[in-house]
Formats: sequence, C-alpha cells, structure tokens
Amino acid sequence: MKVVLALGSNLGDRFDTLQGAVDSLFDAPGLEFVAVSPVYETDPVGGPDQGPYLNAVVIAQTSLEPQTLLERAQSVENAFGRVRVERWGARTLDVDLITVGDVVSDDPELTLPHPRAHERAFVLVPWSRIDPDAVLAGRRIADLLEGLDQDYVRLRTDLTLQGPA
Ligand code: A4P
Ligand code: MG
Repeated sequence: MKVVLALGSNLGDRFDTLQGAVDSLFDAPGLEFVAVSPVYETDPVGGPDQGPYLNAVVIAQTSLEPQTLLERAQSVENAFGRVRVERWGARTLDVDLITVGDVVSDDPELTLPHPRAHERAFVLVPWSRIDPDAVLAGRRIADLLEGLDQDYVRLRTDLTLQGPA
C-alpha cells in the first residue's frame, strides 16, 4: 500500500526536526521510502497564536497495518519531544497519516483519509509536488487546490530534505 505522511514543526530547530523525523520513520522495517517533498514555510492554521510552521510530505510503501503506522508516527513524535499541551497548539513535531492505500476509517483514533487534509494547502501543496496526479477521497488534489488559498504556503528553496539516512 502507498502511505502519505504529513510532517509539521513550529518549535525548536524545525528543519533538523523534519530531517530527523524522515530518518526515524524508516529506522524500523516495514516502511519503504518513495519520496519526500520540498519544504514549505507556512502560516499557522487554527489554534492559538503560534509561530510559522515548516511542512513537508513523505510518500512510502508499506505492508504494515494502519494502526501500526500510527504507532510508528506517534513514537517518532515522542522521540522529538512532542508535548501535547493544547490541540492545534505549537509543537516540535506533528506526524499525520493522510492516506493509507484506499483505507477508509472514521475511528477518532485513526481517521482515514485524514479528515482535514482536503482543505489544507500546507499538506496538498507539498504533496502535489511529488505526486501531481494523487487523489484524496475521490478527488484529484490538483482540483482540491484550485479552491484553496495557497498564499500562506511558501517554498523554502534554501532547505532540502534528504531521503532516510
Ligand atoms: N488521529 C486520528 N486520525 C489521525 C490521522 N489520520 N493521523 C488522532 C494522525 N493522527 C490521527 O492528534 C490527535 C489525535 O488524532 C491522535 O491521538 C490520533 O489518534 P495529535 O497529533 O495528538 O494532536 P494535534 O496534531 O494537535 O491534533 P490534530 O487533530 O492532529 O491537529 P491537526 O489537524 O494535525 O492540526 N498549521 C500549519 N501551517 N501547519 C501545520 O502543520 N498543524 C496543525 C495541527 C494545525 N495548524 C497547522 C499545522
Ligand atoms: Mg497530529
């Protein structure tokens, strides 16, 4: 199955954290790296007053169960000192599962596709750069993007994430 993961950081050394997350996600077996997007600087969406994010998207192949992937994502968040204080608040690292193959789930512990991804240019812009023909819940992400403000999502040409070490 193809997995799409979204990474976000708005505390600490944001770029180092994103690169560390890419490395750690693939540290254990079961996940095979396909691509990582460019890095974008984005104004915070929702939540309390907080600083700008760096966002990126990673595509992988896997045979792992979605629940196992969520555990992997959360353990990587925890490894980077993520403290959950406030929903939508500032965080050193957020790792969200955007899609896992064609799995559809409305479980609040793991909702697939991610319930807010279709309205988030900070996910769809980086994703479209590495998979322009991708489809999210039956809609082409390129079409979804046409209806969204993208001005707050700015390419950081000076920052490039590498595939896992
Ligand atoms: N959960 C359910 N479905 C999923 C999924 N598909 N992927 C559950 C990951 N987790 C999922 O997440 C809360 C719970 O969601 C988890 O326990 C998990 O079981 P969390 O990471 O603990 O808390 P959170 O990230 O604060 O909440 P949430 O709902 O994930 O927030 P969002 O929607 O991810 O928003 N603005 C910019 N510019 N860039 C950002 O990256 N991120 C957020 C976080 C807000 N604003 C942002 C950005
Ligand atoms: Mg999250």
